[in-house]
This record gives sequence, structure tokens and C-alpha cells, in this order.
Amino acid sequence: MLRLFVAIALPPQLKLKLSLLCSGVPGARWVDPGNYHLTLRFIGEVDEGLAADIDQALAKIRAPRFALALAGVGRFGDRMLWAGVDKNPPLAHLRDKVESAMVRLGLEPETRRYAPHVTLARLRNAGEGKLQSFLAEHALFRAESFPVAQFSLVASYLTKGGAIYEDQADYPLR
Ligand code: 2AM
Repeated sequence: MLRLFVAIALPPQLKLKLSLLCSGVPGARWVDPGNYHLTLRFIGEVDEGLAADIDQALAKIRAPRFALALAGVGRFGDRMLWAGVDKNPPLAHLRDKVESAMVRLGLEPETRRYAPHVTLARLRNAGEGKLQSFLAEHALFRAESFPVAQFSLVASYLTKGGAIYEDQADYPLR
């Protein structure tokens, strides 16, 4: 079995820039900067056969290249902190294509609204005050846009020390 997700990788410079945001919140488990990514679709545990079908389906997707800019920070409740994405119709278009390809393969549709984000930290008993100052301090965060020329199928291995991600395949955009 493989635990898979579909994601867009971030350039090293951007990972560095994101990592500089990450301090000042006791109770935050900051994500290893090498692991930063933008998820398009979480798939979960699948067997090798389905993984091969998923790979084939992703390889058939035709979508244009686009520019992506990260902007702003936010939280999902008291679970996590993330960096956000500027409104981006081509990203939504790609995400929709990935979603319908997965549903055609028989995977459960994703029922939650797509909220593109780069997870910066998972939270455990973080103080509300520190969380609010983090959000206020970085509200104007904005990174230069970067060209997205491909997306990837990634395997996630959960270890005691955190997740290890392994790129399985990359799919070019035109
Ligand atoms: P997150 O960063 O918002 O936690 C690899 O684990 C990627 O898949 C992460 O980007 C993670 O999103 C996402 N992910 C993990 N488990 C998930 C789940 N049960 N539902 C949706 N996305 C999930």
C-alpha cells in the first residue's frame, strides 16, 4: 500500500522565504522546509494496482502552465498554520482536472472546498495570543510568483520523526 497525494513542488528560494516565517508560536510543530508543498488532491492509502492507474490518469491531464504566488497566512482552527495562495483560476482548473480524473477512477470525491495552502505548522496547545500575533505579524506576507511547469504524484511515509515524502512521478503542463 502507498499513501499518495498530488502536489505542486515549491522552488528552494520560496521554501527558504517561508521558513523565515516560522517562529514565535510555542506549541507549533513547524514543518521541515524540505517538506513544504501545495497539495492539489489528497488520495490516501491505495494498492499498487490503483497507484498505477492513478499515475496513468494523471499523465493524461492536459493543462496550461501558470504562475503561482503565495500570499497571506492563516489557520485551520487550532490545528494548523499555513501560507495562502493568491486567487488563481489556472490552479483551480488544474485541481478540478485532477479531481475529476480521480473520481473517474472510482475514488471518493473530495467533498471539502479546495482551500489551497502550504502547511507551515501543526499545532498542539498553542496559545491563542501567540497565534493571533503570528497571523497579525505576517498578514502582509507575499512571495514573488513562480512558474508552475509540472505537478507531481507524491508518496508519504509517516515516521515517528514526521512525514517523509517521495516523488513518484512528475507530469508536465504545457
Ligand atoms: P495538510 O498540509 O493540509 O495537512 C500530505 O500529507 C498532504 O496531504 C498534506 O499536504 C496534507 O494536507 C494532505 N492530507 C493529509 N491527510 C489528509 C486528509 N485526510 N485529507 C485531506 N488532505 C490530507
